[in-house]
Amino acid sequence: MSRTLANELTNQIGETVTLQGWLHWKRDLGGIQFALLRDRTGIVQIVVDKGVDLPIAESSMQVTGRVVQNAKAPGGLEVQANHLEFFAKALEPSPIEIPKEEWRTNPETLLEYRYVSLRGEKARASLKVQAALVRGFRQYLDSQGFTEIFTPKIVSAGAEGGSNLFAIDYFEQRAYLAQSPQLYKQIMVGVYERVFEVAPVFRAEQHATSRHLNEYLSLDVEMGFITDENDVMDLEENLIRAMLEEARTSAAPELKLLEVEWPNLAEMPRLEHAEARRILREELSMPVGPDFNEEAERALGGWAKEKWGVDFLFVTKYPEVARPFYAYPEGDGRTRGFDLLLRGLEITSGGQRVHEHAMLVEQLKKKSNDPANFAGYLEVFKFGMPPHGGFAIGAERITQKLLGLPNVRYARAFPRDRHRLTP
Ligand code: AMO
Repeated sequence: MSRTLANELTNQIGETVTLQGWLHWKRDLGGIQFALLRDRTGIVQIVVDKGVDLPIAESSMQVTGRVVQNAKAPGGLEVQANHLEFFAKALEPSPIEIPKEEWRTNPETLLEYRYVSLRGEKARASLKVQAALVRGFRQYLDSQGFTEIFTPKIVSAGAEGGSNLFAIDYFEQRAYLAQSPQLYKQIMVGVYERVFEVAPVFRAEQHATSRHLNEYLSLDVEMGFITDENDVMDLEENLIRAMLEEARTSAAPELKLLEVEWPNLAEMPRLEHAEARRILREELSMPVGPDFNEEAERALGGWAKEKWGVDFLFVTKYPEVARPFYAYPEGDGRTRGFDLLLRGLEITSGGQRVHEHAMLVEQLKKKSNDPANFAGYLEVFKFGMPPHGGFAIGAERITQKLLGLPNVRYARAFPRDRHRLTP
C-alpha cells in the first residue's frame, strides 16, 4: 500500500488510492453517507455506503477508494470508498466540534481542550505559519554568517531585572528559570561574533493579559563589531522581510485560510522615543511615562499607520530609566535601545550594549544591582568584547499580530498563563 495525501488527489482522478487521516466530520443522508477525512495536507470528501457503521469524529482511519470529480465537494474531488479501516476509534465525542472551531467561541474551552482544539484548521494554520517564520529566521541568519547557540535555561540571576523571575530549587541553591539568554548571547559574541538562539524563556507575569505568556519562544540575535544600534535595526528589517517571505511562500494556503492582511514591509521608520512621547502627549492627548503601556503602543501604531501607512515602527533611543543595565547609555539619559512595534504591539526589544567593563559595573550599580551577583557575566568583559548589539523577537507576538489573533495564547500550542499549567 502506498499512501496518497489529500493534496495529491488532483493527479489521480479515476484511480484507486489509499488515504490515511482522521474522520473530520460525517453526515448520514439516508441512502448515502458523506465523511470528511483530514490529513496533514488537507481535507477530502469521502462517499461511504449506507451500510457502513462510521465511528465518532476524530477516529483515525484508512480509506481505499476511487477518486472522482464532484464540483460540490471541497476541492472539486471526492473518494468513493470501497474499504475502510480504523486505527483507533474515538472513545467519546470531541469536546470541541473541530469543523466548527471559531476564534471567538469561548476561548477558555479552546484552551482547556487544546489537545483536540489544535486539530482545528485555523489553529493548525496559525502554528504552521509560526513554524515558517521561525524557519525563515534561522535560514536568513545562517546566510548572514550567524551561528546557532544553545544557552542554559536554569540560571543563577535574572538578566532583565524586574521581579518576574520564577525561582526554583537547585539542590542546595536558589536558581531561576531564564528570563532571556541576554547575558549568554553576549558572551557568545566573544566566540562567534554573530549568534542566534531559538528557545523558550520564562516570565512570571503577575497579570493575565492578551499579550503576555509565562513561557514564550524567544528569537534572539546578537552581533559584534557594530557602529551603533542602526546596524542592528538594519539587520532586523531584512530579517523580518526574510521571515515573512518564507511564510508567504511556504505557508500560502494557511495565510489564505486565515485571511491575513499582508503588512507593509517596504518601510519601517525609526522614531525617537522623545518624539514618540511628544506625539502621544500633544497629538493624541495621552498621558505617557518613559515606558509605553499597551494603550500608548496601540495609539502610536495607529498614528504611524494613518500618517505614514506603515505597520512596523521602530521607537529608538529609549530613556535609561526604561531599559536594563546592559543598554548602552548615550550620556544624556537616553540609550541606544529600541523597540519594534508591529500594528501597535511591541514585538522586539533590542539595542547596542555596553561592552566596557568599567561602564558595565557603573550601569549595574545605577540600576541597584549588586555587581557581585553578575560576577560570572562581568568576567568576559575583561577580555576584549567588541561593540555589539542585538534584539529578541517574541515568536508568539509576531505571529499574533501578523495573523490578527485576538490573544497571544493562540500563537502557542500549550500556553502557560497565570492560571494554566495543563494541558
Ligand atoms: P524584552 O524583555 O523586551 O527584551 O523581551 C523581548 C521580546 O519578547 C517578547 N515578550 C513576551 N512575549 C510574550 N509574553 C511575554 N510575557 C513577553 N515578554 C516579552 C516581546 C518582547 O519585545 N534581552 C532583551 C532583548 C534584547 O535586548 O536582545 C529582552 O528580553 O516580543
